[in-house]
Amino acid sequence: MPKIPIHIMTGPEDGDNDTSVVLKTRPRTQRPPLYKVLLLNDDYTPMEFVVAVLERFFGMSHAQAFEIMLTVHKKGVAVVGVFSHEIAETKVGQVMDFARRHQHPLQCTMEKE
Ligand code: TYC
Repeated sequence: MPKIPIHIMTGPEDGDNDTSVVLKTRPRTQRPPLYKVLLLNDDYTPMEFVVAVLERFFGMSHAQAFEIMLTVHKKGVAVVGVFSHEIAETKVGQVMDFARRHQHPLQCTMEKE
């Protein structure tokens, strides 16, 4: 005599007798950290040299570059751009190298935003 499996429905289940809870996992998109590149004031680097640096390495127009140079001159420091770690490091290196080759004490640094 073959046995036929039966399931007695004792509640409002769908038949497979599971109690399912659907949990949503929030998608966590990772953004790489950004770094501010800062230009520092000093008493010796010529204004026109700083303007040339901002045009050459930060793609600024002459007017933009002059404005930022004046901000650094008056306030002591200004953010000249925000980049990935690698690009910021490259910019700082380019500015420091260019200033050193021209024997100006111009300082450029980076810091995490
Ligand atoms: N203070 C300088 C001067 O009077 C000009 C200057 C501006 C220097 C900005 C550095 O990052 C600087 N010649």
